[in-house]
Formats: sequence, structure tokens, C-alpha cells
Amino acid sequence: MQHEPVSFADLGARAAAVLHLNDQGEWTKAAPNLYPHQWSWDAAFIAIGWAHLDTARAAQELRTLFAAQWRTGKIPHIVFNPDVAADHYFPDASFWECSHRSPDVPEAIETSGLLQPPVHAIAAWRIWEIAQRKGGADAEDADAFLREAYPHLRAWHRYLLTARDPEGTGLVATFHPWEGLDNSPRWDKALSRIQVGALAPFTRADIKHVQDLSQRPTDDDYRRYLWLVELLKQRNYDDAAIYAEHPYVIQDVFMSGILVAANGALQNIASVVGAPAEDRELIREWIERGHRGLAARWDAERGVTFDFDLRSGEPIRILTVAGFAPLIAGSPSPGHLARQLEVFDSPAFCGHPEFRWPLPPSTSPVEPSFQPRSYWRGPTWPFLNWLFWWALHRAGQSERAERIRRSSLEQLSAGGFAEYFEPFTGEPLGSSNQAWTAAVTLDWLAAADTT
Ligand code: 9WN
Repeated sequence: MQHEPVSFADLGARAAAVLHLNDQGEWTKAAPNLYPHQWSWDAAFIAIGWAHLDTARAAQELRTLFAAQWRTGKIPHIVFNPDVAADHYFPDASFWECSHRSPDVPEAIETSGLLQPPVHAIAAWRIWEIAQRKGGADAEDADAFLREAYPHLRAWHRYLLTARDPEGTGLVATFHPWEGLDNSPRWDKALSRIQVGALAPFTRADIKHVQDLSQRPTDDDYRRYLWLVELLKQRNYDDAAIYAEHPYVIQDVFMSGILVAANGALQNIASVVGAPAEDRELIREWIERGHRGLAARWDAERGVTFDFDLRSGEPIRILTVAGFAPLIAGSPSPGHLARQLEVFDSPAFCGHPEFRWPLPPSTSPVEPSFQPRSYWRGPTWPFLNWLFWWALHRAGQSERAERIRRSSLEQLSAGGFAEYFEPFTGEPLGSSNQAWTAAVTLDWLAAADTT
């Protein structure tokens, strides 16, 4: 529900209250009802929010996530909360069967078998920057935190650059839509080829919490999601076997662009912690490789990058926010960047004349698959807007960045801390009290006089 806009001063107090509402002491629920566990990339943004309230608590958020890191270096997409009733969220830990199937899982912690985009180094660096501004004990704690986080982050990135890119292309392969932007139309064609086999009867829990079905994935998509998990289980979550045989393997430009940006943050972290020169050289190579991978997927005519479906051997030519991977990555090509900004500002994205705010829709309204109320098929997502704001600043585009920050704060003060928003009307959709939405609000409010 939209309400009378609250003042920016009140917004900060309300955002902090949402983090406290979801706080479980050492980690934060992604949302009170719909998402009662710790999610990987949510946790990274949530930690940035905590950094404004309590440096130690911010560090703890990521420490809890790192404790669930697999021996391969993979950071799992969900760390399950053992206190949640089994029927509250589906699929729960018993569906994933990770601890029975993989020798690589952490001890005594139940996780999913997938991953999410690697925004964690960006968050760790942001926590450090915020703490440096506070100074004193906060700054020292943040130094210590970076020393602790660095080996986890390096192992995580190494995993993505090897197990998920065994051919060294600079692009990260994903094995399931839940690893990317869930029900994005980018995955429709690849999913339509999946022949769903026998699934045990199941009850979706998401539609108990969000009853408007137009906002959530369809049942058919859900069956395909579950079947893909069955196939991953049959291969015991072995990345090499999955990469070779799984019917759904997509080189995801968005994930790959984030990895390049995160490697930039890892470079900064490596200098602060005094990592050996070989590490820094390796991270530099990782960044170059990532840029090369994205350049190979650049579509000069459309001015965006497109994912590549390794099973069909085709690019996935659908205009979504993922097309801005070079902007997120910090592309070294001025030509690509200029073109990206043109497309970003165009009516196909932020410049649509009927949008309530000039914020990027998850899928472009020029696409036939665009649906303004459906999850990743059109709505705007505040945490994504944060990522663009951050990337635009890094690219020296401070005016554009400020437009995103102001528009986002207006959107949030009118609609509250929703999971996502209808782009034309600004209606808040999905879960309310979504933790990462509140967290990025805190960072935007604090940025008024620092960026
Ligand atoms: C599946 C928690 C997560 C986000 C994802 C978002 C949604 C889960 C779901 O919620 O995914 O992982 O049940 O739909 O798509 O980006 O991390 O907020």
C-alpha cells in the first residue's frame, strides 16, 4: 500500500527498525515471512545497512554467511534457519539434501546447493569505508574484519573463476534460474526445453505469503525449478559433472559483471590487508579476464551484453538489467560505457515517459515478456538500484547516480521497504519489510553528504 510520503529523516529510523525486526542476532532474515532464512546476496546488502548502525554487527552478518561456505569456495544461496517450521519456506533443507550428497558442505550447517551473485567483496569494502569515516574502534574493527574476510572472498572468487568457468572464458556459468534473477524472461527459452520428470508432491509456500499470483513465478516454472534441483542432486552437486552434463548451463553476464566489480573491491581489500603481490597480480588477471568475457558478449547494435546459453549455443537476446553488466563491471571501453548510458537513459529503461520514477525496470518494457507486476519481469528492485548508483559513481557519473538515489528515496518514502515496485504506478509489491531494501535505504541516506 502506498501512503503519505514519510520525511527522509523518518525514513532512516524506519529502515533501522526493519533491520531490527528481521535481526536474528548473528544474521538477518531476508524478510519476516516470505524469506525466513539467510540469503547470500541479501546478506551482503544487509551488512552494508548494519554498518551504519553497528560495525561489529555488520561484520557478523558476513561472518555467519562465511561459516556456511563450502570447501570448494562456494558461498551457498541460502543458509537455513533450523528454527523455522518445515512448511514455512519451500524448498527447505530436506529437499536440497546437500549434507547427504556432497562431501564439500560445511559441518552442522544446512544450506542450499546453489549460489547467488558475488556482491560480498563490494559489501565488505563498503563496511570498511563506512567504518573508516566513523574512525576509532570502528575503523580498527573493520581492518580486522577485512583480514578475516579476505581468504573467504578470495576462495569464493577463485571458485567462480574455475568451477563455474572451467574454460577460462571470463564468464560465470549458472546452473539454475535461482542463481540469477529468478524468473527473468532471460531463462524462458532454456527452461522450456527442460522435460520435467517425476517430482514428489509439493506445496508452494511463497504463494501463501504473496497471494497475488501475478507477482510470482507460475506453477509450471516452479516444477521446472524443482526438477533442475533434482538433476543437480543426481549429480551430487559435483560442478564438473554438472557443467558437462546438466541440461541448463548459462553464461550469465550479470553475474560475470558483478564478479569483475567484486574483484575490484577485492583488490582494495588485498592492499589494506597486505596480501602478497602474487595475489594482487592474480586478481588483476581475473579482472582482465572478466572484461574480455563481457566484451565477447557485447551486442554493438543494442548497446548491451547478452547471456550465452551453452546448451543451445545461442546468445539470449532479451533486454533486461543484465544487459548493463559492463557498466556494473566498470568496463575499460569508453565507447561501451557511453553506449550503455544512452540505453540506460532511453525509453527502453529509466527514460520511459510513463514511469513514476526514472529507475531501471528489471525487464525492459519493449520486451513482449515484460510484466510490470511480476517479480523479475518488469518491477524495479531497490537493491539493484543501489548497485547502479554505486557503479555510476565509480564511473564518474555523479549526476545520474544522484538521480537514482533521490528517485529511490522518494519511491521508498512513498511505498515503504517493499521487495520490488511496479514501475508505472510505484505500487510496492512482493514482501514488505524486506531487509535489503531497508539496508540500501540507510546507505543512501548516509550518502547525502559523503559522495
Ligand atoms: C529463491 C531473498 C531472495 C532473493 C532473490 C529473489 C528471491 C527466492 C524465492 O528472494 O528468491 O532464492 O523464493 O523466490 O529472487 O534474488 O535473494 O530475498
